[in-house]
Amino acid sequence: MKMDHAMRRAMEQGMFRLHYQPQISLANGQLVGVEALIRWLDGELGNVSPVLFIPLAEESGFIITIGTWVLKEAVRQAVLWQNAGTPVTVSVNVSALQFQQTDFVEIVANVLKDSGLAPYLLELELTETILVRDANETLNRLHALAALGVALSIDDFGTGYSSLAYLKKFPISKLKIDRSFVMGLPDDEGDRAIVSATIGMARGLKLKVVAEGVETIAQRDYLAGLNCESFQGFLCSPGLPAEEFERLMASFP
Ligand code: G
Ligand code: G
Ligand code: MN
Ligand code: NA
Repeated sequence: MKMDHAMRRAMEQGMFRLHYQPQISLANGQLVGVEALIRWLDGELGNVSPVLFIPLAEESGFIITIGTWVLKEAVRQAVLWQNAGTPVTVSVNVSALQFQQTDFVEIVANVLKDSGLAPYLLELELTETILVRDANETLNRLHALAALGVALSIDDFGTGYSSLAYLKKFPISKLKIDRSFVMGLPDDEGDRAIVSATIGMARGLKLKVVAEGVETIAQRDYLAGLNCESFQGFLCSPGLPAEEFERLMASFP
């Protein structure tokens, strides 16, 4: 496969980077964490969007290599921030194939151990697709990850079909409301119902909530009114290279 060859070459040549997008508290405007987002600036192809290459990497299995690189790189950066006295929780996207590796927990444990990062400064973003597969094995793996001290969140919440019973059972600490539901706020009645129900349910289950894709002040204010903990989105910042993110961070309360 042509794209697969290009991805392997890009990995060998070090053409992947991580950008970091802030998550901001709706109560006090403080930084609560960052999401690591992969970027590929290729010498020949230019910027290749993850919307394009992540699905292909998932098909070919190369996502395992990419995912392990992302994990190590995010942890390397998190250690730099930790040791500089400005600790930030870094969230990493985990693909289904990656999570299903039999040695996934061991990989995470080793990366953490080798790095010296306080485990709570790493968060793994899982999708509902991961969580509905093979419930028992999944549950064991989630408990093993939680036992390492890493935080677990559900990404794109509401777009999959995880049952509410799972939410109660799984050792997760956070829901990320998918941006497709945030987009229509505050005008769309359906989006208002879904978002406020999700936040209410999360509160009952003692889960934190991040609203994704917040682009307007009206969206932010509506979410703040529902006592949603935090938001992520272009209203604050897109994903930024580490150095630019640090400059932004320096301007935070
Ligand atoms: O950052 P952007 O909006 O371009 O990302 C597009 C998609 O790619 C999103 O669905 C996002 O979750 C996914 N993505 C970005 N970075 C990573 C990553 O490091 N690993 C995985 N598996 N997906 C990622
Ligand atoms: O699937 P996931 O939630 O990981 O996707 C994250 C993606 O969403 C990132 O690629 C990021 O670039 C994108 N994103 C982040 N904030 C916004 C936003 O405010 N608007 C839009 N349209 N996309 C966003
Ligand atoms: Mn994500
Ligand atoms: Na999402």
